[in-house]
Amino acid sequence: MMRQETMLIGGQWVSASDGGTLDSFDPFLQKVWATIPQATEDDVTSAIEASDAAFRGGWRQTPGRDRAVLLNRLADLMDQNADDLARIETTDNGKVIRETRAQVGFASRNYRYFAGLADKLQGETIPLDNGDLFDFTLVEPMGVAVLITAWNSPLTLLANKLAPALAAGNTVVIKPSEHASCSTLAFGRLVEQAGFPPGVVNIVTGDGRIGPALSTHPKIAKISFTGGIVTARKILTAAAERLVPVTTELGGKSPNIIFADADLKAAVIGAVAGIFGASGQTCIAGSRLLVERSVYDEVCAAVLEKVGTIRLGNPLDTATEMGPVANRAQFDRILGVIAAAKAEGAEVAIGGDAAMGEGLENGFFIQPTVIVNAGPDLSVLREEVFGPVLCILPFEDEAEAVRIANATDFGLAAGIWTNDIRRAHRMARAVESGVVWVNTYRASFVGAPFGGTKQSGVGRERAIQTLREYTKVKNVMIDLSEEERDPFAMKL
Ligand code: TXE
Repeated sequence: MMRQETMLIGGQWVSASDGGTLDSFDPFLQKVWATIPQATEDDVTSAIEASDAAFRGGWRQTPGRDRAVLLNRLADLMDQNADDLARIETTDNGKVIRETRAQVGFASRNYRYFAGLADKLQGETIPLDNGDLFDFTLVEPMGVAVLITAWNSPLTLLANKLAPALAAGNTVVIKPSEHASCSTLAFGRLVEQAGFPPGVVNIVTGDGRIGPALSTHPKIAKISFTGGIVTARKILTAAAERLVPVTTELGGKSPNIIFADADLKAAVIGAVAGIFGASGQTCIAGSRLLVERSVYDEVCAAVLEKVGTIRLGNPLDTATEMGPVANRAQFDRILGVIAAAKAEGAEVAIGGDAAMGEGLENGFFIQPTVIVNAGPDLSVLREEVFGPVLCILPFEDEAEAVRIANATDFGLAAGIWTNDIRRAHRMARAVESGVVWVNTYRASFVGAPFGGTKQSGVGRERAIQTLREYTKVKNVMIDLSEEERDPFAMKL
């Protein structure tokens, strides 16, 4: 049965006001499996107004304890419905079920983490030089936050934004990607069930046509965006008109760096999983593998052997290691990048084409692809592929490893594989990225700050400090003196 989705605006589940819809494809079967509303600008305005009304109508004054209760209830409901949510997400974006299932757990942990912070948004008292004055700060929510997410991990990306936004007392309008909105809409039912007041959480669906309405409305106080840099620039430009702060979580071209002294077996597994997990469609994909020259041949051989065993198949099957890529546009674009690399003389050691075979006939499958001896002139070494393509290149020493690692416009993540503790520290400081893993890759915890530098974005998600991005500090100064005042004298 085909799903016919509706959106959540002001506590009501509604279709687009002009009846417009978009098809959502199952990338494994290349079949429409759901329709979602294509919201109109008026629908977006209604959602922002409903969100603002809920904010002013009481949500901003709720005690943190009450917000914590709701967030914990939401996390419980996610855990109870985890299999369903994961199945919906996997059907919608093709990511393997073992990963979407784990990601639902990660998302619910995120709500619990921020539930624990909802009643701890405390200000400070500031000791002043002048004893007549008493000074303190209030930490206040910002208002309506617009949360825009991408298709590769809808529920996880959303939790990174929604958990701190709600914990801090904001109300929200969520806009999931048009390619994979269904899990977010199913999650919306749980938000309702948890007991959040109507209008606190609104969800509108549709493609970039509603982008302007989502970034220009005067009642928007904050925008948080995960997606591509081209869209990020449009949102930042629109937000600049009204000085609205924007958190951006964008792409990467992350280096995974293997030194000769590393545990090479673990490093090879980490390198392969770091790029081919989620078919390479993650912002943190370790798409450049830098290997110290003395072990280069050995590591390349081990990587190729491992890549040759990756199981492609139905993403709903728990044994599958790599599913299809998420949609037709992704499929065509990634194959285009591979073809361009070949034309530039890239040495493709394995893969390099669409994947065929039993059970893969209908899906957007691409072979896990490895380019060896990747020279600096290859454009695939600079561009984010956002697909299952790994470039391997050798380096001579630590200084060269740092130089190559940082020779990119991006700066999201980096992996370092070494058993030398001093080198691990030196490298962690030298690489230009927001996240560094040593002897592991793609490990996550909601309490650890996540985000990029350079063209990978601005701001951080997860972790206590994220609350700063969803709150504003108000300073209050009170004159306690009782003597008559000189109205023109400035108190210092
Ligand atoms: O992202 P878009 P896409 C990168 C990756 C990928 C590229 C494009 O390189 O190939 O981005 O992916 C909404 N105003 N990442 O096309 O278009 C859109 O509807 C406001 C990295 O999916 O940026 C969706 O909800 N919003 C990333 C969201 O923006 C607009 C994960 C992201 O879509 C809008 C995914 C507008 N004008 C892709 N236009 C990561 N960091 O992990 C579109 N949108």
